[in-house]
Amino acid sequence: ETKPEWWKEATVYQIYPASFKDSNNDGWGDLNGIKSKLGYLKDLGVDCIWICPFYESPQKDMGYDIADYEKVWSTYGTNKDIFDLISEVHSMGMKILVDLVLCYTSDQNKWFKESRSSTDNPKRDWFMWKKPKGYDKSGKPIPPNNWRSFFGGSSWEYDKKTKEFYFHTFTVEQPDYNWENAECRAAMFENAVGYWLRHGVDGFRIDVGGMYSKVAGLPDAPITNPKDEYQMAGELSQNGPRIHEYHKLMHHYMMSQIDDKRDLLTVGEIGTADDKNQFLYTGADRGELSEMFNCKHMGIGKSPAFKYDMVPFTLKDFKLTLADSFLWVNGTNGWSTAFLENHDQGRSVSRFGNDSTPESRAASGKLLATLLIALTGTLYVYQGQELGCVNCKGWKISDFEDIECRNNYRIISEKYGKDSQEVVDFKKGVDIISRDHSRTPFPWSSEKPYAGFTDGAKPWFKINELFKTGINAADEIKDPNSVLNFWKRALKFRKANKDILIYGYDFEFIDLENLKLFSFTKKYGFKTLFAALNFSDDDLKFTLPEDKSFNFAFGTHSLPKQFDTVLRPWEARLYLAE
Ligand code: TEU
Repeated sequence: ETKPEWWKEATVYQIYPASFKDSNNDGWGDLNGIKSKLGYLKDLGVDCIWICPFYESPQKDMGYDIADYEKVWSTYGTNKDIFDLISEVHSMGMKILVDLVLCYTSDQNKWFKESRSSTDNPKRDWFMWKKPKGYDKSGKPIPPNNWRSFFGGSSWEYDKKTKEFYFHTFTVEQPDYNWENAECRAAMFENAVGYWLRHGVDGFRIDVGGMYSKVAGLPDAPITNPKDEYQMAGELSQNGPRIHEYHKLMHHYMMSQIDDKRDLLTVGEIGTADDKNQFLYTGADRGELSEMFNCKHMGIGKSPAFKYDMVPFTLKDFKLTLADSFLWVNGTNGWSTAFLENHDQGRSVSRFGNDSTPESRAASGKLLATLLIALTGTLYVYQGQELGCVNCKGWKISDFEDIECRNNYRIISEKYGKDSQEVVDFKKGVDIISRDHSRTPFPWSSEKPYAGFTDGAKPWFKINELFKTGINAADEIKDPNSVLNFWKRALKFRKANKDILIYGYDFEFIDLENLKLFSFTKKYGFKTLFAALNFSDDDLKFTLPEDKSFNFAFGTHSLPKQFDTVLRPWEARLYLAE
């Protein structure tokens, strides 16, 4: 049997460089700060780290607007610092992924500056330029279509100098590349991919990996939000006609840059994709990606029309959307990921657990950890998730700094008024799902004022004051019952039972309709796993399957008495039968 790929069994820890650890006391996290904490990560049981963009950038979208792929942003350090970090990670037996952002670039990238300089510039076609659809009565140019930027407003920006629009899926400062242009692709690969492979990275997290190929002709999008002048493109800009061809080209380039020994991990942030497409992206013989993030479960509770309009959801919605990421793997040679947090989401304990008391916060943090380690797919943990970090509480709208929040707030308050119901509803959504909840400086200790994140200048962003209540690494390291120490035990248990937990198949929900109990079985050879998780504040009865003799194997609470089939609030139990 061939040796399995390292990345299928790895636990990958995602680091947001701005907020992880400040080593030079300028109020910003940095690469040397990350290096100083590798021991903490190794001790947690991390096999691989993924660092969000640390490249030269005007920081309009926290570094996803990259101006130079081959240069470290000076606030994060120098190129020597990242090379030292890569070798230190390797010397500690861990691996490192960097973020690969090639759907768009920064408007300060020299290529875009050339492209916008004239309609006949050789790089004009490297970006998506289009003539206006026409002009309105006042002579104002009309965008080529009605697509909405993820950050609000039109996806088209008019360039007065050359009298054409350019396309941007996200901020105005992030012009999308034209992947149809082969010269552009070659330059992107050489600079953003080749450079980092030559400097020893073990792979890439591939940003917005489903949107390189847009539907031909760029037709108007259907009206999904009648209250908005512009409409999300949805499937018109996602999983497009040439997307698999483009990933094959990029994968082929990567393979040409390394010797066969290194087994790269490429994880695509695809957003949403049906079962067929998830296989097409990740099938072992497809030559595209190793695995992908399917973000369907990240979308529950958010209205399809506008993500900040909250809608009710049930545990059944959570079960089914989460399973959308891994049920399809069964019987294929594709692969997937298991995750509940990242830098674009609110904290999972606040969204799917109960953060209203210290006890329910810790219990639900452990329950979500138990769920994740029992799932098929590569496991991703986001910084602070291991501590049971929760959303920021009682913040005013002006405390939020995320461009997505600020743009949408400006548009809504200008349209409806600062005291309108629309603004009240928007703020309700911000308090639950804002990306900022995951971007506050990491709480290393209970030390005031900045939780050990920095000893110097005021941090670039507000601290989540709950670090004073014990939600910080130093206090949790000392407490055997902390969420952190539970995660350590949980990752050890996953490693010790990786056959059934990671490679297990025939996943079956038990009592799917139960809106408090998340229960399932999965198999591996003669082994069967039975999981029972209580997603509620009440004691909850469950039934052990009778067809096998299950033994308690792992859980969030103390060893249950034989035949004890009542789960306490937020209690999770895993049983094994041979
Ligand atoms: O996110 C792309 C993306 O589609 C989702 O994560 C989400 O729609 C986005 O966060 C807006 O809500 C990637 C990065 O993860 C994100 O941080 C960047 O802001 C985004 O691309 C654009 O650069």
